[in-house]
Amino acid sequence: MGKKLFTLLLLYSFIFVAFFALFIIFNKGWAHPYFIKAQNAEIIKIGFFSRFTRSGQGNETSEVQVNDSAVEDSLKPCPETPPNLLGPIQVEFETNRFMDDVRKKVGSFLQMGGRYKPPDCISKQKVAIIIPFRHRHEHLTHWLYYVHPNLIRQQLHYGIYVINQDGDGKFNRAKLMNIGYAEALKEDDYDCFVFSDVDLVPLDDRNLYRCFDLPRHFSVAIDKFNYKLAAINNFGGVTALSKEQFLIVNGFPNTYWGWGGEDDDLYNRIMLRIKSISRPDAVIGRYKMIRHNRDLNNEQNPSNAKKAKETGKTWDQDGLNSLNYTVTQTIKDILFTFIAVDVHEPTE
Ligand code: UDH
Ligand code: MN
Repeated sequence: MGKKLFTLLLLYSFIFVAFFALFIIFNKGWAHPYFIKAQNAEIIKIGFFSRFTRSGQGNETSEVQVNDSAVEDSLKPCPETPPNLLGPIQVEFETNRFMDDVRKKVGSFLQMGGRYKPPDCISKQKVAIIIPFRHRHEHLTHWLYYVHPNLIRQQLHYGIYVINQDGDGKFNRAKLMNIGYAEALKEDDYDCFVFSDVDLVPLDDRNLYRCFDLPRHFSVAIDKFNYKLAAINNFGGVTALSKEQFLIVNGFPNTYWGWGGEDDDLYNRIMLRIKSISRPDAVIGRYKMIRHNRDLNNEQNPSNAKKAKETGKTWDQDGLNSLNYTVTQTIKDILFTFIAVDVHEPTE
């Protein structure tokens, strides 16, 4: 009898100790590097989804809270070369995509406003991605579908800002870029600004959307131009400037209404003040452009090309230091921050 009781007691105490041990492990578990590693594995998986399937499912592991300050303190800087890149990416725009598809695919990795930071390392730069926008919802859907997973694999700490020009006046791409810069900085202390057309999707995730020692031209090999750089002084499409670089050149000009010239003006500013730019090679810098017709109220403006010959005389009066506009609406989507603006088109 005594022996039986003793065995039973031993069994109970063993079960108790086992449960206690499990309890300890689970309580500490979320902060343990193993779980962070596991989350990282999910990121590799969405890389996979973006490559081969139309719409992956959001994954619960990304809900894990890793921005706990104790964990953050113990994180190391992200490696110079992100470890999970895929290289060339399959991209097609034939599939009819919806924002909800994209929200399902990447939404669970993001924070409101299209914000992301890697869970397992500290990015050196905080990058604001600025998209000038009006009536291009279909393009924006494709762009978000392909670019978010790239940026996540690049271990970027970033936010997406879609700057929408209100009304039907002449489109002003460059001014929208300046507004994006100013508005993003009201939200966070960004170090780097990527300026991207909504219809340009990178074909290689080694094209890192961050800032370099020199202003960066990313979109060097676009399918529409047979993957060739149109001109050596081309600085259109997708570019990046650090906060310091952007301030030195006084940002973009604000006075280029309609299509053309504003990218040349920025290039001239850079040549005047910084002297040089950098680019990826023609393999890594490949892009697919979503085909479209010329938009209404963005017709080529011949006076823009003339203006761009005078950058030397205008750059220090026309730019960030003369920027004026009115924000009319801000929408926080999980995939992006949408800022609608009145760009104060002059009435002549
Ligand atoms: N954009 C808009 N809405 C507009 C106009 C421009 O969102 O109404 C933005 C968008 O991000 C776009 C960027 O500004 O990617 C540049 O404008 P664009 O795409 O019109 O410029 P691009 O040089 O085209 O690509 C010029 C017209 C080409 C017509 C070709 C006909 N075959
Ligand atoms: Mn275009």
